[in-house]
Amino acid sequence: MTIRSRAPRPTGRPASRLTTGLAARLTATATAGVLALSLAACGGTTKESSSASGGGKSDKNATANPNAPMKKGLKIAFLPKQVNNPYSTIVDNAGIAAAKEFGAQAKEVGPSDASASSQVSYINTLIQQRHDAILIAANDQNAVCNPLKQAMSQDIKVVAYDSDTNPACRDVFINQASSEDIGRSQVKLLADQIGAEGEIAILSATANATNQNTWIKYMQDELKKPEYSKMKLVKIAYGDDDDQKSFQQTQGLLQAYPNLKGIISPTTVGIAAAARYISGSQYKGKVALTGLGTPNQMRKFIKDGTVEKFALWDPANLGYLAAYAAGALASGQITGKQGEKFKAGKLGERTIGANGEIILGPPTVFDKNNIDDYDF
Ligand code: RAM
Repeated sequence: MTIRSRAPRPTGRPASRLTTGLAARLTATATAGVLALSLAACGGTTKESSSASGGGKSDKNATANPNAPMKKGLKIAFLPKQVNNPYSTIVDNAGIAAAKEFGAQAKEVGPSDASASSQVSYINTLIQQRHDAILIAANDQNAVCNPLKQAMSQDIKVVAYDSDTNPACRDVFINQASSEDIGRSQVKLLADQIGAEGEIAILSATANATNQNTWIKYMQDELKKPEYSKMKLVKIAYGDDDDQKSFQQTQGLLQAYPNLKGIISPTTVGIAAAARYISGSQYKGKVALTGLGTPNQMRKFIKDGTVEKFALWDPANLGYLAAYAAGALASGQITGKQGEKFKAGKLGERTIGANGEIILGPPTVFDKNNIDDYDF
């Protein structure tokens, strides 16, 4: 069972509930078996207790106590890849709201570019400010590793979300979906649109991004299957999650590879910029584009026929789950070991998997039939 709760509705569009018919049309790209998770559709912050002690650091040698109350007044900070990315805004705002649910104070800080070392000074400041937990979408798994270890040595809990760092440098990683399923399903989405034949390219985020690089690795592996033998990956380009650079990289790809049949852009910034370029070019309707995008950014390109289908998970739920994991760590309910369980508010009980990974759930595929049912 999959919960897809609504994200904040910035445009004020009325929320329509998913009907059974629509739910049936949604293509869950992960297999059910991936999620050894119990997604109870209810629950609240049942661990909260007014008698909980306020804001102290949890003992790092303590064993997990699943019945420990959620501490009140925890200070937690979200450090996204970059602050001026609409995707990060949705994730972090939902995380900040979730933190309020269990009585924590949360904020978002971060760089305006997604370069490798841009997050280091922020980590150092958060350590000095004695936060209880730092949540980070790592721009570079190595660049942030030592500063995060520094934080952990001072008993600050570290939650990677969206983009992982080295497992030794965080307590848990909140993964939006199975990385393997995201990567493989992107190839399938494009193959469906180009008859599994022709030259293709990938327009990624930064060259260091752990999440995109992991997905690309699975895309390349998927392309080795016999059914894709007529699809040829000719180039991986990097738009650095910068709108203008992504736009220019799209233009460059289409000029350099006149036989290009399709592009996969596994970044919300990249796919939106690529769609904008293609929609105003001679390639519209000729070169397929898919990837990971937000419905609100992609709606007009679905409607004008530039894009047939693309995917994403619910970014608000990603932030929500990350916040609860941070609270559970800082309250001693979990320590990050495989098999430990905690209650994640409306998302129900969650279990830590191998390598400290906690998976949100399968992504949704958006097309002209369902895009108006989403507003984020
Ligand atoms: C961009 C970022 C983010 C990624 C999404 C899909 O916003 O690169 O890390 O998860 O796209």
